[in-house]
Amino acid sequence: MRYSKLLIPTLKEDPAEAEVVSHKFMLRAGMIRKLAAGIYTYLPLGYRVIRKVENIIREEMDRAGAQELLMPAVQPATLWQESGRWEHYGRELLRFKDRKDTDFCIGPTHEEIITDLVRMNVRSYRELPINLYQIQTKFRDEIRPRFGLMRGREFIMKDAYSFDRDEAGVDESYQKMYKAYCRIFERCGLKFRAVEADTGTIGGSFSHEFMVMADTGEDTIACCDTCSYAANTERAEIREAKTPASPGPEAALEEIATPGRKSVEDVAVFLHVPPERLIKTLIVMDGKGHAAAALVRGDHELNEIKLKNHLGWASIEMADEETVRKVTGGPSGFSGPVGLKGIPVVADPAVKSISNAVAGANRQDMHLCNVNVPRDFRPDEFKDIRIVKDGDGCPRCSGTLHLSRGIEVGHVFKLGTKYSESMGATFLDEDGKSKPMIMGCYGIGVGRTAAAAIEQNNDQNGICWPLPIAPFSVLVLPLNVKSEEVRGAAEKIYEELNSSGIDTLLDDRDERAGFKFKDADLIGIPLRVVIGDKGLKDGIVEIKERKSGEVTKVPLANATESILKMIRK
Ligand code: 9G3
Repeated sequence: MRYSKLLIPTLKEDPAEAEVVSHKFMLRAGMIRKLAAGIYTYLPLGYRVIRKVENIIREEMDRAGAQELLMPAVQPATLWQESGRWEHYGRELLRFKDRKDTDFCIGPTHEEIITDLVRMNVRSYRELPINLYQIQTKFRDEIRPRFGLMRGREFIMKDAYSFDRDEAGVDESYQKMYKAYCRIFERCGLKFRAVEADTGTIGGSFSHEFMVMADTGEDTIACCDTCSYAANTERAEIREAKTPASPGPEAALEEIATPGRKSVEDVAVFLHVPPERLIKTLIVMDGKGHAAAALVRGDHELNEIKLKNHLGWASIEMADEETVRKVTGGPSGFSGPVGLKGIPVVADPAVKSISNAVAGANRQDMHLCNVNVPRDFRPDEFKDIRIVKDGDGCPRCSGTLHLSRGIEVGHVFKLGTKYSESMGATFLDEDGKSKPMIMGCYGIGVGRTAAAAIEQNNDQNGICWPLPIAPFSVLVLPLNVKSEEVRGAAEKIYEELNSSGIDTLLDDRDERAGFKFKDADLIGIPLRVVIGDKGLKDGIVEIKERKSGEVTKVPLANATESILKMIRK
């Protein structure tokens, strides 16, 4: 392709609305343009990257035995009513009526649609397992779309759905997808980790997220420095610390006035005790009238997802003032475990080893000192309900967990029978017995994968594309197109590369060298061949690697051969 013919509207300045590097460079490199909040046009350069990511995904999904199909973006409400999700989702689900006043939505995902398709077309155990996938545009009406393609409202997703006859089957399908995902992200040239993740509200029993390591990632993951354990902090477990052999003598319980001191920090300072001597008591509720008390050490944070899953609640939130007063007898900010009754009390194990703790007295402006377990209170149970911290013990080995940030580009779920039961996707086994199919679902954010690649491969001048997903592999850059010799050499190399099957961009514009170099750095083509009069006098051209900046001078005659060697290494 010739640069002068392509629509690549590069920008000199950082657009104000771009908060992360991938958003900034996708706009500046002329890859995307915003149409509306969270809705983007992929311009030619950007769409070439999207297509490369899609093709890698296709090859690996097909290799894993999945079959590609394409489902509609417009989905009838009736199927969402069958699965019970029509009422469950709020305004994130974009709904509308057609001319006959029938309810539809723009698909944010396709569990209902694929389950309907399979329940009508798959009947026997002989047809299982089956894995169907699509690469298709989704819509999720995020309240705050931002970061360009990283958190858009309309986005391209590869979503796959597997159907098996039993647990062993879905485990096999899950493993096949897990391995395919590892190959996909390796082939995209990304540094990634698969981490254990929460299954969220879609049900199912197990899931892994594929995280591209990047400081701008919105997710935090905990990785062990010794074994392969890695988990999203929403789910990461913690090895229980050994309680001190003989905690100090238990002093007598006493009430103490702490006027207006509610937060851990204020109470700790006021009473001259370190935060780890406090018991933080949080009253939570599920919005259906259930309440519970969660106890964590003063310097720890409650992990609401762990607690919600442990309590088996569908949702969880901090109790409102009225509920706090009802269940503790006192105002919020002064809640404590002593004397609590009528609600389940779940304590993080770290609470066990606090001797002579400080806790709320369940009375306005009052705290208790020298609270000891089990003398002064007994929680219903001890359970890991806190958010992991850097340096915590690994739950699988004697190693240490370290936190880092990641961008979720893929998510694989063991779904179970949530949809096959509610929608009657059953099969007949060898004995003619009807059973619900066991499902798995597997997603990859295509645009987000491209954006994550930029987050992980850039410098102050622009993008440094990994070769497999670069919009072009080679940029042929003649410095002075007015010179017949320079232009001739550039055309020759360009033709040779194209006929060798290398997607090559020729910057044939009549512009100053500096102008062309700025664009070349910005759009980030991995290899650049610079052809200038000076070089040609010595019979050489320069090959420059965008990522390393390394320059190799090669004789004009074997420039193409040298480039092919660098690309195919
Ligand atoms: C909705 C809306 C947003 C949603 C969902 C439904 C996320 C929803 C979870 C999934 C699970 C998997 C198949 C591919 C991989 C992910 N956001 N999820 O179900 F109605 Cl508005 O999408 N689906």
